Amino acid sequence: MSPFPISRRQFLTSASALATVGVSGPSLGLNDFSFGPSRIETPQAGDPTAVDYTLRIGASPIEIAPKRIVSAITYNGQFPGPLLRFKEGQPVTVEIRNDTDTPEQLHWHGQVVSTDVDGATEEGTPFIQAHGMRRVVFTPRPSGLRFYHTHNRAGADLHAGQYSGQVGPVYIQPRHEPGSYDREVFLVLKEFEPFFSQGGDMAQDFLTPSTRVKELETSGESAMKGSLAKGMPHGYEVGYRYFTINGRMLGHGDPVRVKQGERVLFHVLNGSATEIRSLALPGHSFKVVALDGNAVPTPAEVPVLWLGTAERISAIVEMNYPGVWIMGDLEDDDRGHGMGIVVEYAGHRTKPVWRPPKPFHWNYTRFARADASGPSPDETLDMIFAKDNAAEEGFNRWTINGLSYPMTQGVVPASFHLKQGRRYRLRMRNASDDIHPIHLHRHSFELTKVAGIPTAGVMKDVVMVGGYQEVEVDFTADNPGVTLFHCHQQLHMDFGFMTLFDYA
Ligand SMILES: [Cu+2]
Repeated sequence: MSPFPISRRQFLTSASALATVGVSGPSLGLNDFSFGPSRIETPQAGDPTAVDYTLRIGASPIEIAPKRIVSAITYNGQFPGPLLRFKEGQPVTVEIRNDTDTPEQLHWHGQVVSTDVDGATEEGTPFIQAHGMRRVVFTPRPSGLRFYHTHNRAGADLHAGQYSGQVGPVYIQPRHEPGSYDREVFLVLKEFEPFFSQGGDMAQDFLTPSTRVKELETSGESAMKGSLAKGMPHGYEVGYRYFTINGRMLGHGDPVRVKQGERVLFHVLNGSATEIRSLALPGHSFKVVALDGNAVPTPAEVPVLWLGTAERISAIVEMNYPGVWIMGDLEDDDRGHGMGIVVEYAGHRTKPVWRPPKPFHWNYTRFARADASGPSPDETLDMIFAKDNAAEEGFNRWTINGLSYPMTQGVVPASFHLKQGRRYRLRMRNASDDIHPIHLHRHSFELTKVAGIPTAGVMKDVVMVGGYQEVEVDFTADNPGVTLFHCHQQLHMDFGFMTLFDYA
């Protein structure tokens, strides 16, 4: 039992109460602009009943396996942070208490909120001061799997930012749940005890289409040769000692207990600071119904899930292959150090079995609308991502169109200017050999081209852009205010890979 029980008030249920917050009928919420503004609220003394949830940021031990205890900054003394269940269209009040000595930011990842609630210093959200408190009020949207996490810069401090335990899931109940299932299971994937290394071994070949752009490759490879000629080695990467699902190493947490014939809806969140993760369950397939919480136009069955940092997948598994199985990462070393969870059928008590799936490539367009043509954008914004090897005190420095975001977490003038109501296309060109999970705050975007293939209908807030590849996404400028755009890989965002949009 957590030492800080969650308080929760009854949600309003009457039709008239709903009408006052502007609920406009069934929808995924993506195009629904009739909600009230989000805001910071000054609490009135003696008014604890107005708070739906309390989150306390503080240092606490986490037992990831028997007698294996890591110390971390967590929410409410637990990892992952408590699952916050919101209802689409019903305003919530969350009280955030910072019990640490460091100013904090709590970011509502994937939600359409205002800049003072969003939780990003770069957008102007005030810090929650050390030993301070903040109440935020907002109307949760869009529906589906979201999450909350710290947005502090870590830089070279592997105890800070998302390297620690500040990750928790959010589920915004849609007015109409897509698909039918018997049970929901939330899985948060997270590594602990990070260390610096040089030269990573991140899988690079799982994305398809795999088409690389010659021009980007030439530019990236010549930059690489140039920096090596200057005697610059490769920049630092981060590795981890321990790997967990829901804060437990493989074999040391409760198994997912299932019955034959059950349909289990898994909500999977990659809560890693830096890693791309995969997940497979021997003998079973995943029917992907939502990406980053948004229902996909074409649900499809796949043998393996791949998730970039901060990506989420909701997928239904039909339990039709009895036994005791390891649901785990494809990487043997990571699974061997804990990245997995046991799935146990009722009446089966054998040793859990892992079996690697056949090679499988991850393709976002598999879940897209059959007809790939969407509306044309009003404007296209070009972006080129590049790497200066080991240029920042041994760390790779990242640029967007030649500019690095200052490494002070300060507020700088926006590089891109939006007009409200217009549809923008971001043409992202990756002149580096790394995969970047790219995130846009406070808006959802639609994938419109992946490595040269036109597509439509897949709504996301993070997308992996492959090495030397191009990805295009469209979004509507529908949430005025300064908006942060960044790579979600902590080392990349902390060393320049961020930029700001504002509204003219
Ligand atoms: Cu990146």
